[in-house]
Amino acid sequence: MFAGPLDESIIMRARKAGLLDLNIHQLRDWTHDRHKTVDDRPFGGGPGMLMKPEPLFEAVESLKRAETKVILLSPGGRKFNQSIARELAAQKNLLLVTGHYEGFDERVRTMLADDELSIGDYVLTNGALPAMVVIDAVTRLLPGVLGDDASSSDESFSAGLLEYPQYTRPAEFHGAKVPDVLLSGNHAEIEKWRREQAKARTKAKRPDLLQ
Ligand code: 4H7
Repeated sequence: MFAGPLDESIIMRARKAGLLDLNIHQLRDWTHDRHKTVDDRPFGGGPGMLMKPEPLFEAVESLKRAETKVILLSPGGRKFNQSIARELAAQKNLLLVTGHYEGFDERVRTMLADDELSIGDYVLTNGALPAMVVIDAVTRLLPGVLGDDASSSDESFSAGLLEYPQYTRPAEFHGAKVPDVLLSGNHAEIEKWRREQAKARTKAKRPDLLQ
């Protein structure tokens, strides 16, 4: 699953430039039985299987370096956002653990993980897509990965507002005109309009961001 997204565009460029060192590991490599078993039935009964702790503990212990933050991806984690992305971008090493089956043995959470993250309130088949979302958001924040233009454009979201409306040519399309102010050449007015639009849009669509 990881091959496509992580071998594309900005992330691949960061890897090739040596700004990001990314490794994918197979949990089954830390099993010892013939069937490479990584799951088992829950004590107390109930549907589905859990990730058994032994391969996870062995994998994490062998992959962990001196400064490694171990992060579980699960729907029960704290909600991932841009500020957590900045937190993670400042870490030396991250070890992202993608849950499968019905989840982890609780001891993985209490004894192995440093943090548990969710990318949003919905259920996914496993933690692979959430891990890739985290990798993408964090990689963009690593020094040297983005040009100056893109880096500063990300700051509008960090500033806590949604993007203002943007237009490119043509100046009229299917009867809809680009607002006059954007064609005026008056940079102070343009700046003011954009700030007002961003605020109004945030108030309408994401009032939670203004709290
Ligand atoms: C840990 C525990 C993350 C990981 C349970 C992971 C959503 C997110 C998973 C589960 C994830 C998120 C197993 C619970 C599959 C649901 C159908 C993997 N889902 N799952 N069950 N929002 N799933 O970040």
